[in-house]
Amino acid sequence: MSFDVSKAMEWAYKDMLTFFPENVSTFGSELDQLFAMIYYASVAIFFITYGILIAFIIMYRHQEGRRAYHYHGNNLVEFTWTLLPTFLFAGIGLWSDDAWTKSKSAYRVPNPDVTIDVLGYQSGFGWQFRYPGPDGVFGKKERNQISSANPFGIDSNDVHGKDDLVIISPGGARPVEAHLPINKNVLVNLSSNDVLHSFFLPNFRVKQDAVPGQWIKVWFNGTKAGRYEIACAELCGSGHYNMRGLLIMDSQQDYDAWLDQQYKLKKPETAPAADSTAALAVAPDSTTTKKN
Ligand SMILES: [Cu+2]
Repeated sequence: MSFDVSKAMEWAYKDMLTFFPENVSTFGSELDQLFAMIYYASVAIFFITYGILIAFIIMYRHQEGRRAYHYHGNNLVEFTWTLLPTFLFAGIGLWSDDAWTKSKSAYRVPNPDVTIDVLGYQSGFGWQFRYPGPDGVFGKKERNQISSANPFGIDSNDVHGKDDLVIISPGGARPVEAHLPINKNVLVNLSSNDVLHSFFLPNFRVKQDAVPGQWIKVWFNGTKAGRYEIACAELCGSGHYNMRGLLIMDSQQDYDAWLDQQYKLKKPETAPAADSTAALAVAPDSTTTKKN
């Protein structure tokens, strides 16, 4: 085929869909093109159907001496309006399959360079982020140890958990700030402490429900350093608006420096696991440092 569909879709996207936030994700442009295709198909169908509707209203308006008549079905019309949507939806399904599996299917998650845990919560409304400690290994999660002081339920008997870093909201209207490196495959294990939340990174074209009792894998690869919005896309309660956070995408160097700084703020002798209140004591410290 000489007609380049993806070029045409890119043009259509740039020209018309400028309300989209900037895409900084490796798989984002594919999803944007899919959105543009469905958008334009919907616009076209809207004008066609309403055009026909209005034309028929005018053509078959009341006229003196014209009588209504009854007829029973029209095979051509029946086939047309059954088959056209069938092909349309099957086409959309086939076309979206690759973009969908790449961005969503658990079995297509690439080898992660960075893995973090993200937890939505309703008491105060926000997101909590857990990074493995300097040992690079997460402590085991123990369901029975989940508490307000230890929301991830980090197992106090697991030595790997003692250095885990937990970032929480600094409180008030200030958003939580999480850092991640650019050009790396980031794997997020996502869950919720209470109700359904939805982890939404508009610039990364990532949106995934956070479901209590389940850890769902989400991945992305950010291509541009900067400060990006984290939102909750599920109306989760009265403080829903307060779930806004900031995702700061750093170069690997800046990310390492930030992580080092966070580890230093969390003194090793105040390991959280031995005392479940320590996890909370560490977290506010870690957020008092502003960005480097
Ligand atoms: Cu929420």
